[in-house]
Amino acid sequence: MASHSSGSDLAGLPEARFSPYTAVVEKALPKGCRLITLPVRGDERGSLIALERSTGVPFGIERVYFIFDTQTGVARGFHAHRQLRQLVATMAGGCTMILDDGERRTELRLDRRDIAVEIGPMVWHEMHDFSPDCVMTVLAEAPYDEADYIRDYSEFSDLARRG
Ligand code: T46
Repeated sequence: MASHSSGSDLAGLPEARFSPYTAVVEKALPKGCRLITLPVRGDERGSLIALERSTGVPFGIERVYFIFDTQTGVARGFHAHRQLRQLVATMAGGCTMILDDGERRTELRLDRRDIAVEIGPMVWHEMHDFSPDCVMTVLAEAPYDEADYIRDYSEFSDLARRG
């Protein structure tokens, strides 16, 4: 599968992880983003997804946070990170994610348990149209650091243009 992402190391990850859905949608994603298909383990009791490096998380996990109870009509995000890489998936409900590298802006409905999006550094992201039951799970490569956020789009755009 072609990857135009953040320099994440794909070596050693099983091919089966990347579904045709992933390959098609990924072509439209901005630089620094890619989709990762999460392995669902299921039996007659239900389903389980385990996230670790060996199951596709492309970085060491330093922090996990959850976004839920987002009120109807509320949008979140509206920032880029200078350094941080994150992996985002919705474990219930869904929302629409806008991803923008300064050149390409893509809208993606994130509503599958088995598909996560990796968001690399210098990707402006916004989340819209949360369903009331949406539970978003985010794995982050580093602890929370407000200094890593770029919250002004024109600053982001200037920095992105300069590379
Ligand atoms: C991102 C998107 C997907 C913390 O104290 N620790 C944390 O780890 C995080 C993520 C946030 N916070 C505090 C900071 C704010 O007072 O929680 C409050 C809400 O954070 P924020 O307004 O940044 O939330 P979102 O939904 O706009 O953005 C979040 C993440 O902050 C961001 O990194 O990529 O989700």
